[in-house]
Amino acid sequence: MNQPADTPPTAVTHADRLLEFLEQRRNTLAPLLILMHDYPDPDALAAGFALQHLVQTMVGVESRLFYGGAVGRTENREMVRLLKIRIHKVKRGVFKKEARVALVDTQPGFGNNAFPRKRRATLVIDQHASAAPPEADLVIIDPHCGATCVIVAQALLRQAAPIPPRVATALAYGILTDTLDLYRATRPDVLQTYLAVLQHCDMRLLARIQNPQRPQNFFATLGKGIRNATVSRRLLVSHLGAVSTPDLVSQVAEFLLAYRQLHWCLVTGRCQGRLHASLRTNRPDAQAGEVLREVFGERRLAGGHGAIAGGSCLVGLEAPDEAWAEREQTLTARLMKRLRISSEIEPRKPFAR
Ligand SMILES: [Mn+2]
Repeated sequence: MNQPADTPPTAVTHADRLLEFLEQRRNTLAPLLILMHDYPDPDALAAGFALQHLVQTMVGVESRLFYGGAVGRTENREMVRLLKIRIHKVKRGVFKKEARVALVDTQPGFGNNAFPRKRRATLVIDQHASAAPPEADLVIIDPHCGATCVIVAQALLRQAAPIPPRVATALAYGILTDTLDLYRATRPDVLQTYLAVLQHCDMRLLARIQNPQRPQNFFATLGKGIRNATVSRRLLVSHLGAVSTPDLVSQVAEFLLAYRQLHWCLVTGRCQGRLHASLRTNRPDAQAGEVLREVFGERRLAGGHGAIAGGSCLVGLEAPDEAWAEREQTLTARLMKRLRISSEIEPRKPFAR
C-alpha cells in the first residue's frame, strides 16, 4: 500500500467507503456512466478519469466519461489531448433507465450538470457542500478535501496496483488547479496525496499542460477584459461581451484579481444565449459561492467555494444588446450592494486609453 502518512480518519473513511462500495456492487455497476459538470475543469476531468481507471482495474467494469458544455480552456484541452482522456458529450437519451450514473465534482440537482431531475444516482463524489443531501446509493461529500479528485486519488493509493502516469498526471494537475497551487490545501493529507501521485507523474506532460500555446482569441479577449475593467473601491468588474467559451470568463477573472489592492473581481461573458459570470476574491474568509448565489438571486444558477465562484443565467440566443447590458448592470449593481460599495462613487477605468 502506498497510502500517504498522516491521513486523517475522515479521508480514510471516504476512500474506504468508496472501495467497499465498488467491491459490494462489482456485479451491478454496469453499464456505468461517469458524469462531470458542464465545462469540466481539471479537477472534474481528473476525478472522472481516475474513477474510470479505479472501477476498471478493481472490478473490471468499463465506463464512459460524459460532460456537458465544452472543454474550453487551452490547458484543459491540452490535458484531455495529451493524457488521452476519452470524453463524450452528453446527448439526448444517454441516461437510459438501466444506466448507473456516478457524478463527480457536482451533484444531482446542481444547475451545472446534465443529470435528469428526479433521477437517482448510483454514486456522488464531490467537494461542494449542498443544502440537501443528494439522492444516491453512495454519497461522498468532503468540503475540506481541496479537490474532488483527492478523494479518488486516496482510494487509488490504497490499492496495491501502481497508478499509471497518465492518471497520476491528471490527478496532480487537478489538485494543483483546484487548490490554487496547494495554497488551499489546508489539510495535511491533501498535500500528502499530491506528493504521492506526483511520484507517478509524467513531468514533461504536466509542464506541457501548464504552459500551452494559446490561440489568438485568448489574447483578444484578455485585452478586452483589461480595457473594459472598472474599479470601485476594492472591486474590479469587467464585461467581456461575446466570448467563444465561458472558460475565458474565469481565466480573465483570475488574471485581473492580481491587480494590486483588489479584494474582489467579477468578470462576465456572453456565450450561447447565457451570461456567464466568474467571481474571484483574495479575502481569506470570504465565501464567493454564497455571494454569487445571492447576486444571481436564484440559488441554483451559481456555485463555488471559498475564493472561487461561477454561474450563468439565460438571456436568450436572440436577445438584443440592451437585454444583455441590462443583465450585466444588474449583476454589477447587486454585487456592489452586497459588498457595501456605494453606487454613488464613479468607477475608475484604470487601463482604458
Ligand atoms: Mn473541484
